[in-house]
Parts: sequence; C-alpha cells; structure tokens
Amino acid sequence: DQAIKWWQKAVVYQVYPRSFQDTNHDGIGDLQGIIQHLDYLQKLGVDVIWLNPIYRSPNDDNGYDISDYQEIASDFGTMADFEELLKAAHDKGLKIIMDLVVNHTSDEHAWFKESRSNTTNKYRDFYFWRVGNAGNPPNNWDSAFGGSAWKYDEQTKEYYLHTFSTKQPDLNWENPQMRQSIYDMMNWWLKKGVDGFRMDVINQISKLPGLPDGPLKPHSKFGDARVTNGPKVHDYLQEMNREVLSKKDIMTVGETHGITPDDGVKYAGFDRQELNMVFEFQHLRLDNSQHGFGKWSTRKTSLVELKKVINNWQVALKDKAWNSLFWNNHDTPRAVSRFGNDSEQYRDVSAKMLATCLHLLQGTPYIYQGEELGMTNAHFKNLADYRDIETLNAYQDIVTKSHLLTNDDMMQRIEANSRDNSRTPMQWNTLVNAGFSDVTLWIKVNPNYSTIKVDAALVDKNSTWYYYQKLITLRHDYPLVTLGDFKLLLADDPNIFMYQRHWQGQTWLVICNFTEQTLNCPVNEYLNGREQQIISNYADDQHNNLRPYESKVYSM
Ligand code: ISL
Ligand code: CA
Repeated sequence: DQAIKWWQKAVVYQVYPRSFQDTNHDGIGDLQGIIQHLDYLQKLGVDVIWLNPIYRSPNDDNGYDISDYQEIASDFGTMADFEELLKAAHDKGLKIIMDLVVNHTSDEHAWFKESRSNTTNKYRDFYFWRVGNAGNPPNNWDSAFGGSAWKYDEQTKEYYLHTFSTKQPDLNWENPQMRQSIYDMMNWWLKKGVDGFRMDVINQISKLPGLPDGPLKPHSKFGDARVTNGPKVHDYLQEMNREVLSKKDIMTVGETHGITPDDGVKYAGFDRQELNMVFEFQHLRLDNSQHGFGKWSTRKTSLVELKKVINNWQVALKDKAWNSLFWNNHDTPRAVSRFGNDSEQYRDVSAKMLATCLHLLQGTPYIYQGEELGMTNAHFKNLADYRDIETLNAYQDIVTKSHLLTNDDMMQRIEANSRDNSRTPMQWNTLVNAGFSDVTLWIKVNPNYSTIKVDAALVDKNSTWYYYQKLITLRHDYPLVTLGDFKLLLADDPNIFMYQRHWQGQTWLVICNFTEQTLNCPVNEYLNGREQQIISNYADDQHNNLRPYESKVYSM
C-alpha cells in the first residue's frame, strides 16, 4: 500500500497572474497583486497555488513563449517580488507550483537566436531544422494556432518546427545537452524552494522519428501533427524524474492532451517514476471533438458521455495512478457557462452543483480563479475585445481567408469557446474594473462584476464562495473523499450524475441534477434510513424530488 502523499489530499488553486490583481497601475496583474490576496486564498482553504507562466516573454501566447526561464517578466515584477511571494505563501502554509514550458521556447530565447544564426552553431540541434520539400514545408503538419507547423527562415534557408505559434519553436528532446539544460533550470527553481511543476504539453516532447506526414484535417490543407505520446516520451520523463523530480518532495502534473486512461497510468502510475498526475482532456472534448472546425463548435456535452469518460478515468486509475479533477482552466470556457447555466436564475445553484460533482471524485481538484465566485464566460460580441492568438488566428483562417463560416456564425462559436472567456480579470468588488486595476486593462473586465464579485460573496454565507470553502473543508476532514472507492450509479440517465464513495464501512452518495428540470430520482433506494446530509445547494431536502441543478450528498 502506497503511503498517502500531501498532493493527494490537496486542493489546488490556479492563478492566471495577468488577470488576478494589478498593483502598479499598468492594467496587467502582477506578483504583488498575488501577495495582496494570499489571505483570500488561505481563507478559501486551498493548499497549493499553480501560477501560469511568469517568466520573461515577448507574450505572443501570454507567457507560453518564454525567452528566459530564469527571469521574471517585467510585466509581473522582479525576482525579488517572486521570492517575496514564495516566502509569504510558505509562511501561510500555501505551496506554489510553477508552469514549466519545455516543449518549446520563444524565438527570442538565447538558445533559439544562436540556433538560427547558422547551421553549424552548437545550439542548432536544440530545435528542429529541416530543408524544405521542393519549396514546401518538410511535412504537412499544422500548428495548433493555424497554418503550417513549419516556418522558413531566410538566414539559413531551412524550416523550423513550431507546433504552436511561429514564435514558439519546438525544442528537440533528442539532444542530450538540451535536456540537461532543462534539468539544470528545473533544479535551479527547486533550489529556490518552489513546490513543483505543471508541465505544459509535456506529452509532445517526443516526436515521431522521421517526422512523417499526418492525416489531413477536415477543412484544411494541413495534416494532424503527430506529436503526442511519441516513442521516447516515457524515457525522457523517467530521466527527468531521476535528474530532478525525485530529489525533492514536490508535486508534478503533466498537461497531456489526447491521452486515454491507459496512457494516464503510464504517465502518472505510482510505480512509474514519471509524474504525479496528468490533466486529461477527454471530458472537455466531448462537445467539440470530431465535429468540424475542431474546438469551434456550439454542441453541448452529453451527460451520459461525460459520465462515461469520468468513470473510465476513476476506474482505470484506481490503486494505480492519481487523477486530477478540473472543469476549466485558462484555455477553456468557464465551467458554469459550459456545463451549468449562467443565467441569473440558475448561475449560483448550477455552479454549486458542478463543484459538488467534481470535488467529491477521487483525485486532486483544481479551482480556476473566479470559479469560486461562479464567474461566467465573457460573452464578448466584438472581435476587437478578444486578445487570444488562437481565437484571432482562427477567425483569420476560417472567416477572412477561407470564407468557410460567416462572421456571425464564427462570432457565436468564439463566444462559446474562446480561451479569453476564462482570462477576463478577477472580479473583486464594484470599484472601477472590478477592483482589478484602475487604468485601461489588457483585456476588458466582464460587465457582470456588478453582481459577481468577491466582496459580495464574502458577506453572503450562502454564496458559491462559501460552498467551495465547505467542499474544501470536507476533503480535508474526511479521508473518504481522498481515498474512497468510486462507483458510478445511473450510468445511462441523461440528466443525473450520481455516484457513491466508499471507505472503511462508510458510504457517501453524491447526487447532481445537471438540468433545469425538476426530476424524480429514486434517491431513497440508495439510502438506508440512517443517512445524514453532508452538503446541499438547496436549503431543504425533498428526497426523491430533484429541483433544477440540485446537488446533495449523504453519508451513511
Ligand atoms: O487551448 C487549447 C485549445 O483551445 C489546447 O489545445 C491547448 O493548445 C493545449 O492544451 C496546450 O495548451 C498549453 O500550451 C499552449 C498554450 O497556449 C496554452 O495556454 C497551454 O495551456 C502552448 O504553450
Ligand atoms: Ca501591474
């Protein structure tokens, strides 16, 4: 039996620094802003803060294009600010994990500048350089942000690979010096005292040998890049574990899109010496995968499919590996707008229902900033209000260049799916710009801050905020929440998500209505008459009668 690790009992809070709190009046959130709100996070009860990238960056992709791994972006502050933040967090018992972006760097990173300078430079092989194919790119791979994944470079007349933007050249993990440089950098951060890493697209670091063409994508002349779960990815992670991760008691979570539960057991297996957990995305792709235009779909997730995916992960990882639990992050729409209902009538109750459903699963839950308030999608109607490179490039490709969709159609898809939905500033109070900043912002604040905001949530004991606080407390108080076996009930019910957790003779029953209908649910069949209610988002209990978005939990 595996001893329980601190990160298995923890709740993580994701801070998107650019949108959390501005303190020096430049319209951009900063490290001092995070320091200012550590008390807030401590009061909520979370254990760990994950910071999106705060390193030096030209910001082509909001910091995921790093030009210096060992410097802080001046937008966010200085290394002294970071050290102050780390110390202040540790003093309050909060841990900090860093975003680690090592599939690619910025094209302004010193390694890439050297690499591009001539074909014999010692950094040349830190990246992928290839000659073209009769005037065309070396293969048909497309970039995640549109267009070919290869960019021709005049200086040395070769192409370099960038699976994201042209300013994010992919690092070549085949090169041992490159790998060692990454490990040295990671050890340097650990020496500073950081508590772990969230590893960006870490399952892309091993590319298929020979870089063969991928199958053509619908509506595109480009092919699917064959870059995930490559043949050496586990060797690299095991090496990283030996060289870095195993040396400290830290936590690691890999961002791994396009993986199955079997892959998950490989990346995060207790006996694998790789990562502690992974972010899988199957549950966040049900509304848009394989439905044309990739993520730009307005289809709704089917609850039956959602339950199936979540059940698969809970079952497959049991006793073998550890799940991470999340409904949203800085790349997704807001959970309440996507899986709940963000109308005035149902926002609060559906946000609480989603929180109940997620936080009582087995795994480590992640709260994305503002989720604890029930923050919603931005609902921006105008392209000029969007900032995200993925959104802007997709509009260019799909509407401006290829006229595949009309402006109105695409704007609806953007409204539903743009990454900027989660990137609008944190809503603190009713001061100008929700108290985030008193000057022009890098991105507009959601106008609904007049009602959805921290100061109002903190004076209302029935707020979504206090409901999250209670769920976090339940996790800390009851080992069943961390350790209990999971059993899905009513798998085929299209409206109700119901499951049991069981541990040492105790059973919890979790019931969630995902619709705005009042439903009849055979709750009593699963109770023994001696049950006690643990938490609910309605004041009274009507047993078999499930009201809109009602969620309730019983213990027996
Ligand atoms: O955001 C996505 C789709 O809308 C994802 O496909 C995303 O590109 C993928 O999950 C990788 O995301 C991570 O790496 C990107 C960065 O833009 C994202 O913000 C980051 O989370 C490149 O570094
Ligand atoms: Ca600032």
